[in-house]
Amino acid sequence: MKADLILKNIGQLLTMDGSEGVRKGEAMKEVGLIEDAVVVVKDEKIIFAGEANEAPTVDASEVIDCNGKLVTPGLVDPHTHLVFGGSREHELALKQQGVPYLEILKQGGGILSTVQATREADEEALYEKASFHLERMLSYGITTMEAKSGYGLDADTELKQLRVIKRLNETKEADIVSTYLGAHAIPNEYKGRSKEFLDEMLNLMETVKEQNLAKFVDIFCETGVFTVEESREYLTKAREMGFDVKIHADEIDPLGGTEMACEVGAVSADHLVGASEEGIRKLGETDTIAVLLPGTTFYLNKNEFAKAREMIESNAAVALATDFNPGSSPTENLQLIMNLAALKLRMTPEEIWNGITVNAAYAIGCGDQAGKVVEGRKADLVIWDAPNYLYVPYHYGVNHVRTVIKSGKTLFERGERVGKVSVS
Ligand code: IZC
Ligand code: ZN
Repeated sequence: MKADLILKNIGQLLTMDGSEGVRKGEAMKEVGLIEDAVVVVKDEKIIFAGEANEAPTVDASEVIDCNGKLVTPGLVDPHTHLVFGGSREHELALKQQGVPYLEILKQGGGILSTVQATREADEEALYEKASFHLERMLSYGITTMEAKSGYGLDADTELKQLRVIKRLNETKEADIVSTYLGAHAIPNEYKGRSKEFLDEMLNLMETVKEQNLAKFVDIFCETGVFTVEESREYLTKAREMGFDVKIHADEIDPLGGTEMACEVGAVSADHLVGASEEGIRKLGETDTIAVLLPGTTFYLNKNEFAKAREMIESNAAVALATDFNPGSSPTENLQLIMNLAALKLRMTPEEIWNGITVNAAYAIGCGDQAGKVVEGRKADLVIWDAPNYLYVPYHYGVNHVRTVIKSGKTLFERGERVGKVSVS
């Protein structure tokens, strides 16, 4: 038999194989480790992943020697604000002076400053800018991700952002799942009229559905933005319209968004820094995935991180994400998030790998497609300049990726693009 690609001499292969479905509590220990392994790829898919001495005898057009290093699934980033205009470096000085994130927003900065820049940018400029960041994410090993709108807060700009996400998904190698976040903040023209604004965003939701521009609907449930009750009503209507839902919950103030997310059957509840005991208990009892974003807590300069240990011990499913955005988490580096998860969330390496593969994939509705190196799946693989899987959450602040492979095709070698970027 003839294959397309063989990865040989793999010191450690993290297949992430193990129990089916999203991994909760104890199941987050499973990483499907195989030592001295081989992976065989044909027609963009994995046809063998296992011990070298059990590998089929095949010829392949390309053989990569992994030099005894680590190979894992392509990483999955389940929470990003990838498409935006402008940047917010001018707010760093305000942060240093101790002006809180929500105060900057209240004064018309923060999200609203990005809204203005995104409204002003044309579609092509947004596409180019997002492509730049997306390339960097790919070079750091992220082959599947979520991307949100939410910097338009009006029909034209929200649709513009969602079209850019669609075009990125079609023209770039990464798989990108789209989320409509029209309810991200209250724009100046609706100040004090949150109900009318949410009605407007609900109307727009119908267009988003008709044009098939998003799989998920999300809302920012936070002091000065949307209340728990407004969020509950909005997400319930989104579900009735056929969307899956997510929520930015308990990021800064503990309002009770975590409980509400579990009650409305959200696929994920994200942030959860201020989740209550009741919220954590409910995460354990339901299938709502806790997507934790420790990079944001770090960048907001806070000392209290999400209670990952309590969540895992109460049988919750935990995933991790960059929250890549121009304000509260300007980084494309999911490996740095792994380091923060180890140190600040006290997650074990096994839990962390589940958080950026299997559980991250389930958090964006592609648990049966991404996050594992098993027969029949897309060949999304990362070869690491790391001797074992403990090494990546340990050695921090750099890109450990040697080779990024998406659907069997090598895209990056030590940060450099291989071949041409496919743009149609
Ligand atoms: O642009 O500040 N938290 N939304 C909710 C964000 C952070 C993104 C931003
Ligand atoms: Zn976010």
